Amino acid sequence: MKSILNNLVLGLSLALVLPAWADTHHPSHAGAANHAAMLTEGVVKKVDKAQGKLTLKHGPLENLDMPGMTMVFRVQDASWLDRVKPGDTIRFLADRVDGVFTVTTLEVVNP
Ligand SMILES: [Cu+2]
Repeated sequence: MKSILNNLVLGLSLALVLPAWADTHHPSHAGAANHAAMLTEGVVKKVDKAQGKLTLKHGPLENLDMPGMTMVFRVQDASWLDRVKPGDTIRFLADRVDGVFTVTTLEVVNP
């Protein structure tokens, strides 16, 4: 009976410790507020209004299973391109829309 209890306690503490461990090893989560846990931080490298595209240096995108890198995204709402400029830090959500990596949520971090 006692060993069952010990296993239970061990299992519980592992369940608590592992996510925390994973978190500290994710640069995108460092400093990111919990309320924005799903958003990834990125830095705007280029704004292409003609093409409706944004070049971002982004942190890991868990939902796309993508490590941090610099790449081009389409934006879901072209008006977002008026809100950002190269050098801006943003928080965003990206998804594959019709096979194209697309920013579906965008939050400008700097004023
Ligand atoms: Cu990428």
